[in-house]
Amino acid sequence: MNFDKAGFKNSFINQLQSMYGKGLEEADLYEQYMAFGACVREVISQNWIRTRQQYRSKNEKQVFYFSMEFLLGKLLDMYLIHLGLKEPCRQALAELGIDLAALAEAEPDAGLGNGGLGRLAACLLDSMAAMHLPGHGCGIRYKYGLFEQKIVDHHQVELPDNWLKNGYIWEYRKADKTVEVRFGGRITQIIQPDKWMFVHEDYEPVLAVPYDIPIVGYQNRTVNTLRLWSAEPAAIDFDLSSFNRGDYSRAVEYRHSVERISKILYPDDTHYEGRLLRLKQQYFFVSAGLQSILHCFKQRALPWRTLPEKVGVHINDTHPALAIPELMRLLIDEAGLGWEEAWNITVNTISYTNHTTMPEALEKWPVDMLEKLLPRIYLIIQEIHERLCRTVWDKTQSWDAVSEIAIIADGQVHMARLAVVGSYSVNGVAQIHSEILKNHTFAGFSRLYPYKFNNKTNGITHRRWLIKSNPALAELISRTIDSSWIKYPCDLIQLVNYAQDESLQQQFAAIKRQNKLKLAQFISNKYDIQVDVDSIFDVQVKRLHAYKRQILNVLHIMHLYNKLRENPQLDMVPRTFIFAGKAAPGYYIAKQTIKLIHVLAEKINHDTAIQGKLKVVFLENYSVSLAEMIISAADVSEQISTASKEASGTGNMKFMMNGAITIGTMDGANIEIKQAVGDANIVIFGLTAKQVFDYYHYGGYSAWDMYHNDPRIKTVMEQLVDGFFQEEREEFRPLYNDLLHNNDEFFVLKDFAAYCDAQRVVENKFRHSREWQKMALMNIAHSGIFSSDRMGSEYSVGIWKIKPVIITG
Ligand code: 26V
Repeated sequence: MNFDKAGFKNSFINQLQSMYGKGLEEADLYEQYMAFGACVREVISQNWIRTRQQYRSKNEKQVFYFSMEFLLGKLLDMYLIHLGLKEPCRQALAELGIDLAALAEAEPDAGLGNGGLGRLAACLLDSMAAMHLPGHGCGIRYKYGLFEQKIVDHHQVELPDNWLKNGYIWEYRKADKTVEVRFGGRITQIIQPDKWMFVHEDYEPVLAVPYDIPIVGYQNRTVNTLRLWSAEPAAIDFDLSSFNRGDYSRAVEYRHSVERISKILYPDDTHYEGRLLRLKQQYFFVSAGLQSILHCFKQRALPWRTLPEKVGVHINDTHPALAIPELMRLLIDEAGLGWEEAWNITVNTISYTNHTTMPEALEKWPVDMLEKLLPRIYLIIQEIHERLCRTVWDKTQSWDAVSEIAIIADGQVHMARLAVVGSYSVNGVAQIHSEILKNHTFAGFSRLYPYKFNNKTNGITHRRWLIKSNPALAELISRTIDSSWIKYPCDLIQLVNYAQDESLQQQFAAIKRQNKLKLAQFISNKYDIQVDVDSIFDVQVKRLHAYKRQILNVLHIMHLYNKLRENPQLDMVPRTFIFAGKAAPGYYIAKQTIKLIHVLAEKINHDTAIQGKLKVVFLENYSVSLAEMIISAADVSEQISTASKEASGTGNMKFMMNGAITIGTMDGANIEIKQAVGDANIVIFGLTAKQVFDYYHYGGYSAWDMYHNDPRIKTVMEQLVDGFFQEEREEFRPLYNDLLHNNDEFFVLKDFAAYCDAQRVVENKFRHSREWQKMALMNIAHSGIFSSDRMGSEYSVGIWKIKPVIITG
């Protein structure tokens, strides 16, 4: 792209004037950021318009990725990199005395997601645009994103994330594309000469107003769209002028009930949260999204049966599964199709990804709630359920087989079952996870529809997670193997040829050290903790959850500390254990774990007897931006979930791409990472999924046996409750009880010894610096297949059957 520096500086100054009526010297950093953003918007919008025009005229199939969460992070830097404008803009701003990095920092993180599922959606959109693929996002414009985490007296405190408070420069309100979504009311059936008609009356109307965010492709002209819906009250007939008290308060109540719909992201990614409001959120964005898609389709004057050839609707977990009955409703009630035809179209349009097998996260809605809130949708679900049960009964004559697949059972609607029946493709997010779905979670369905089930291993965008977050490493790689890997990340494999090269190893080590220094500086400024940059930076950053086993990491740190106290001269490589992650506000054990990490850190970091060999740091408010800084500085990546529990993980991929060595279990994508890098370049330990299943199935595990037979375990467990770390002895009793009295559901104590051994292996490898750098380079070299470009093309070819559309200038 041609860049006119003088013109750019001019338009920046003009934007400042017109937006804030201020000159350069008067404007604060945020205002400068907004004005700069407005200039970038202009560049983007030309290609955005072009992309829409050409998608329309070329008439190829487009995909819409429906997701309750999009964890975008900051966008300015990504836009500049993708437009090829980062360096010229940096220089132009520098000439005005402005530091681009500081401007970029001023942007709020768009934190519209809990964790892996939301970040995956963002990586996928990035890859689709990079690969010229016509794919868009559809979600909710939450006024408040995931809560901001503050640690007060070692406790997590949740504050609202008011990310929109100063305006968001990347969104475009498209008021003309507003649609209406209807809740509640009554359905009456009218018999027409040739069919039934359903009339919806006395419903509550809600306006869905779209805000579009451009998704810019990497150095191409593609600009796809992320459309986020915001709920606004409809102008309904409350008589405000009469000051009729009843009407007035009804109007206010109505307004509040509507605004609540897109007010806040639910902060729980592991427990099914059975709240009416959440159901409302789900239907709200699904209905709005489908209405706007069908509206565009209608303008093309094609027969309805061709919908699946032109439109794919992908549901990110079951949260948007109401897309199935809603599409049926639109096709039957609005377009006038019959059931069979509508069903054919629906099933061939929708595809579904499952992201968890944790039973407590599988959504089920009470029948009476659904029936009351969405009466027509419920009727349709009932019909789908009855037809499915009849089919299975006719095939099997077995009540067991029927009850295994029933959508409505025990007064609840099973959303995952609805999603499987109503879609043509069901995928898991790593090989092991997809196998578990087929053989356990959806065993009945995989007998019925074996052709639907497939695997799409997750990926991450190397543009954000390497080029943006670790530019020095990206440049080193390009200098070594040329820059083709940016377009074709699998070209990173060429690094294998240089992994033994001493000079490259040294340069890699120098960059890693620089990144560690930056993180150490941040830790020192923010927490006044001094960490040794030559120590091993051993990192576990992710949501807090029992199955992710932060507690295993903690018990090992306690054990190391005990060894050091016994023998301060112990010959060990100094370690800095770094944690970050949020706990769901109502998840007591997870919050206790955060507290325990802080208590431990307090004691260890102040103990001069251990000569700084051990440090523990918890970084508050984990976010995409914080992840970028931490991951590029990591030596060791902790991926230690109980085997079979982590569907895939994506952090594991980000770390390997930045040259950290994984210590992990045979779970999720760790298994595929091991296959890729080879046994010599990863440290694996612990129970396998099969062993875990066997224990659950046949019993035979005793946590107390572990306690009695391993003195290290006994010591650390007792330290949890004997006041060693904390004056309030009973504080950590619930953690203690979970591990011992509740028999340790996630096999923490069972895997403890193997984990300690694995950590010794890590330490010994780190002592041999050249070997370590080689391992790191081998990890980077093999990380290409974990790019979301690979994932995006697998979805496009294997599921959606969409083709690239090259946008011309
Ligand atoms: C569930 C719920 C339940 C109700 C409250 C809000 C909420 C929000 C999200 C979820 C689903 C959580 C599932 C999830 O995030 N799974 C993660 O998906 C990643 C991307 O596929 C994967 O790498 C992780 O292993 C998996 O835990």
